[in-house]
Amino acid sequence: MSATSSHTGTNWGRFGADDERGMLNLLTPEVVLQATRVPKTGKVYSLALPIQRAGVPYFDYRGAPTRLPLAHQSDPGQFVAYGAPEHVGANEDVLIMASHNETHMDALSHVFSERTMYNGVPAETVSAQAGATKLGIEKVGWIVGRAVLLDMVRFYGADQRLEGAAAIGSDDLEACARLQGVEVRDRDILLVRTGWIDCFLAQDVHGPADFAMADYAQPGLSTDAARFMDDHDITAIGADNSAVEVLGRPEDVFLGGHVELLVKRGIHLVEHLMLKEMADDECYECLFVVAPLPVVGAAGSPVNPIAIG
Ligand code: UVW
Repeated sequence: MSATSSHTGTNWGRFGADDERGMLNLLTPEVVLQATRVPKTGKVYSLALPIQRAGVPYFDYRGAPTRLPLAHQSDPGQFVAYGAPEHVGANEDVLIMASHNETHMDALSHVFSERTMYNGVPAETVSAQAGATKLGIEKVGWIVGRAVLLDMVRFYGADQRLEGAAAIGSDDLEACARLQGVEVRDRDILLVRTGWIDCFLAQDVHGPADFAMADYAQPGLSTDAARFMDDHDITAIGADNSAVEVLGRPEDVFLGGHVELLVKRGIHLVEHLMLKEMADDECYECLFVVAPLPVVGAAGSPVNPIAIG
C-alpha cells in the first residue's frame, strides 16, 4: 500500500476468511530474499532481555520468570538406572514463566474486542483447556524480513527516554525516518525505540516490585500510528516498551493500540526489545529474524529476536 492508498483500517478478509497469520502473509520468499541482502556490517544483535527473576519488568499478575533445578550435578548416579556409569551426570531445569513477560511476541489470539479477535474469530474459540484453537502462537512459525529501527529518543532529542506517557503518532514516525535518512518500504518490520526499557533496567523508572498496572505510564505508539502501518503495509512491530502502545494516558482506552494493530490489522507485536545497541550504532535497517516457541494454543511466547546489521 502507498501513502495515497485508501486502507479501510482492517485487514479482515484480506488474506482469506480462514487466515490466521495476518500481515505475515506478506513475507513471501521474494521479500525474505530481498531482506537477506540488507546487512552491511554483519554485526549481529540479540534484542532479548535476560530471562531471570530480578530486575526485569513484569505485571504482578504474571509473576516473575522462574528457573528451578530438575537434575543437578549434586545428584549422585543420576543415570545409573539408564545404564550410565556413576561419574556421568547432567544438569537440567524446569522453566516457569508467563507467556507475556520477558521479551515476547503476542499471538493474534492475545487480545479481543467486543468478543472478537483478528479476522472475526470469536473470543470463545479460546478455552482454558485447549487454549487458542485459532490464531495461536504456533501459527506464526517465523518472522523474517527487513526491519527499520526508528529511534524516537534521538528524534525527540530526549535525554534517555521519552517523558511518561509520550504518544508517538504516524507523522512522528514518518519524520523520524526522514531524519534518520532511512527509507520505509512496503512489507517492512518496524522497530520503535522509546528508551523505556533502558531506564527501567537502570532502575530509573520502577523497580520490579512496583511495576503495577495502577501507577505506571510508558511512552509508545498512539492509535494514530496505525495509519503509518497501513501506508507501508508494515508486517510486524517490535518496541522496547511493554505493550508497543502508549500506556497510562487518561484519554486512551487500555489496549486500544492492540485492538487497532493486532485485532483489526493482524499485525504481530514483539515487546520488551533491547534496541539501544543498534541505536548507538545508528543501525537503522537490518535483517530481522524471530521465532516464537511453537506452544500449541498459546497466546504468546518468549522470544530472542536477532537483528543483523
Ligand atoms: C499487555 O497485554 C498489556 O501487554 P502485552 O501485549 O505485552 O502482553
